[in-house]
Amino acid sequence: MVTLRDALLRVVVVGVALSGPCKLIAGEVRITVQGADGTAVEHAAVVLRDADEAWESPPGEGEATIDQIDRQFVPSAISIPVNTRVQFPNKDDIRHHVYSFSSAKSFELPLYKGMPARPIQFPQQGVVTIGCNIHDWMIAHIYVVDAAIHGLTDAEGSWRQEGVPPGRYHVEVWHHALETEREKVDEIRVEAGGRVGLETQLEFATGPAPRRAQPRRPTGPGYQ
Ligand SMILES: [Cu+2]
Repeated sequence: MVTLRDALLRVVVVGVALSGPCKLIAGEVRITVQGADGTAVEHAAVVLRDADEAWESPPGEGEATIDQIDRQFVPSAISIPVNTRVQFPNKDDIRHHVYSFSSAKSFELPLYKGMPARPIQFPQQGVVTIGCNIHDWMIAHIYVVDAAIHGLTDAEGSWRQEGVPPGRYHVEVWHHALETEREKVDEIRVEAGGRVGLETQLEFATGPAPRRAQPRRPTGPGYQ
């Protein structure tokens, strides 16, 4: 019986290499996330937390957007710094009712078309699940992060970031389907001009890694 903790500790440092005489001042980090069955995990959030707190996270007061297009949230996942404001424009010709009951942010945008009056601000870190009260299959996830460096894995379960300032970082991988929401995976050291690669496996209580980042909407008559 492999516990989640054991699975997370099966982290393989696949390469830490200095690239010759370095002219670059920053490094590159590549993280690959798989389920315990080896499938790629799309839309896992990867967070690099400065282990020495040598520099501060940006205030994160920018804006982001999740559209509603053809009765889907587009994109279906984003990672944002704490305090970012997110707009939820409805680009369909029917009304949507966007809401979240997540502890990191609870809100409701009652039935509307077009642009809501105000963006929603996300002041607390955590995973926020967004739904539509009318269309059950519409789901999106917002990873609210209080660290400067973060992003989402692609369809191959891979995330790559250039321009990472040299230093020590705690690596966290977040996924909405994990029981613990986020896990510290490892600590890495980024050298000037260096490259760090990590592969990590997550064990989901539901079994295999979720194959699709977003459920498909039903088709056919009767679905509006
Ligand atoms: Cu809807």
